[in-house]
Amino acid sequence: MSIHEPAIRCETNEPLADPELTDGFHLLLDALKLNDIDTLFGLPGIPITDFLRTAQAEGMRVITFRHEQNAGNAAAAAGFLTGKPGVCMTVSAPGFLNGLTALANATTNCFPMILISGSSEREIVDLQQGDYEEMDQLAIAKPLCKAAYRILQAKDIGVGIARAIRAAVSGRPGGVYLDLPARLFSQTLPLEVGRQSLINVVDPAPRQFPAPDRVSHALALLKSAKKPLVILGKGAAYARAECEINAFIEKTGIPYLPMSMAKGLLPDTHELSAAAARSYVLQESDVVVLIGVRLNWLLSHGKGKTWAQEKGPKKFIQLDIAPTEIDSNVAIDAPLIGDIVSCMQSLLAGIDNHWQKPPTEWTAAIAERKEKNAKKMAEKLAERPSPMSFQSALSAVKQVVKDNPEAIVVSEGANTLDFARSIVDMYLPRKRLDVGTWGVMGIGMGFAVAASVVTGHQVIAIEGDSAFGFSGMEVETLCRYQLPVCVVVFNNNGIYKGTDINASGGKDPAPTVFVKNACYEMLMEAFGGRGVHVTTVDQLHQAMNEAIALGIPTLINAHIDETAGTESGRITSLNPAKTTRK
Ligand code: OXT
Ligand code: ADP
Ligand code: MG
Repeated sequence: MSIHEPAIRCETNEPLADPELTDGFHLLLDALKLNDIDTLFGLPGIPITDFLRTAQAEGMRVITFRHEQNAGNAAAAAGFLTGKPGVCMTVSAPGFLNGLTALANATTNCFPMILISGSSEREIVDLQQGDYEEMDQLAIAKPLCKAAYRILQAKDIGVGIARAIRAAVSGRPGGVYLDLPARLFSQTLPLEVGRQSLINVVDPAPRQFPAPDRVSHALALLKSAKKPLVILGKGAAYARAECEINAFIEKTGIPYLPMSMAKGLLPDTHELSAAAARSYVLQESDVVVLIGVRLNWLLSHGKGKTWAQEKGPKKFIQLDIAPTEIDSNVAIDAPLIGDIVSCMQSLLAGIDNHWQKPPTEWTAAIAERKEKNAKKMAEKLAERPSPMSFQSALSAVKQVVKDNPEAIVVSEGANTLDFARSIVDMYLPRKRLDVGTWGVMGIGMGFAVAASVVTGHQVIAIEGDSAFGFSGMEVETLCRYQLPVCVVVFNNNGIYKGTDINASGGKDPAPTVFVKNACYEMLMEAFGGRGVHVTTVDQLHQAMNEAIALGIPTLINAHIDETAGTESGRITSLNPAKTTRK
């Protein structure tokens, strides 16, 4: 092949004439299969179309999307749910860029995923000679992910895949980019040489035990606490540490606060859950055990009013696999570096039956706050305003999830997200997927597809109407693969609320409002799924139950009071304040 032969040739993978040869297509497929990757998410086109066909022909599950960002989000969610890197495949330049947000988001959230993208030939890209979809993709991906590699020779595919898998799942998990110039796919090798070049990755996420003296130090600090608190993060859910965490909470009697995706590690109805007394426990606790959670913006960086800093610094014990996370916001008195299961087992080994449970003044004070908030919440949930409020509509969702605890809940939006987080109890681990560390909109349908595909469980996607719009076209994907996903669009006619007005008095609508009373259910009907429009709590409850009983793609357009939301939901305070201009 001459150097400038068009990359387009490499898209087709005709059967190899010589049975003693293999090629890049087959080596890539064999390398993935050898490492237990059984599902690919992606969007076809030059140069990966035939690769996806071949993968499907050879028994892989291939799930294709309408936009690469959703395919990438699906891979990320699959990574979180399975602990294996989720793999997303995209075409060159624009397809790659569309997938990049998902790769960066996966890295930010510590989800293992690999974005494999076809790319144009190096010799043309590097001289910027204007190749088809020309772009230096490796350079662009590098700062946005945990690791990035390019494979130029078919004989290196085995090593490339092994490196990508290890980088994605070892230590702190994250996103990895793998750049495959088109010509790689059609390079040939003798079959046996190819076979020998593949690597079966052994122990990709090795257990890491904390140092014994650090464990003793952490236990001593915990023993000294009068008002201890555990905070559980999605790292603990990812680590599948629920057994150890359950045992730890039961044995020590320490109240715990789950971050949103850690909900369900213990059932939200557990008597030691302090979720309904969040502000109180953050302010009043004296020793805080952070388990797979960062002290980032979601926890006010461990400082300020949220933590009642004026009362003096708290003591922190932090369990994390990333040593550089320690002291990133405030001083950590007792870091425990290791994987969460090993760290928890080490702590548990030092807790005997004589462990002094926290003083009852502490647990009773928390129970009192919880009761107050729970009562307020129950009153709100029992109201039946027309149109529905966020709370009344979520009372139906709460009951449906209680009745179907195996269902996976995906949630995004602002008010929709925030109300759903506190109202809808989770009972089992890794059943809640949401906007995560970046608060990013657009994860909805990608996460829902992946959750359904990799677990086989019912999915319930609770979507703000704006949030849904970011990935709404994937309802076609739900219908194409006939996935048991029930999407509930909380339709309040806009971003945060539907009542904003154009202050100029001009004809254009205000920036945050949408077409009033849009018929989102018709979008699902367009592809043969089930669409339902509901205006009451009973209708919503019934429609969700029917969706679950039928197990077919369903979109419920839930009419919510357009005046009900607040700007940015619970994070209004993060909006920069504007000054008044004369
Ligand atoms: O203790 P106190 O008294 O304080 O009370 C607390 C709890 O104790 C209590 N509670 C309970 N009471 C009783 N019972 C129970 N079970 C219970 N549980 C809790 O309730 C209170 C509150 O508890 P909570 O929620 O735990 O505590 P709090 O203080 O809120 O926690 C703080 C946080 C920071 C941890 C929490 O708020 C949190 O996790 N927040 C996440 C916020 C987030 O990520 N938001 C999404 C981003 S908003 C914005 O950026 C949006 N955009 C811009 C945009 C984005 N994001 N992305 C992209 C790609 N482009 C643009 C857009 C476009 S949102 C958005 C769309 C919005 O419109 P939609 O139509 O989609 O949505 P609607 O708003 O619905 O219209
Ligand atoms: P949340 O959003 O729930 O607050 P974060 O994403 O901020 O949680 O924190 C997750 C933390 O968990 C990260 O610091 C990450 O390094 C850590 N982590 C992820 N997997 C493991 C694991 N297997 N063992 C230990 N720590 C882990
Ligand atoms: Mg809305």
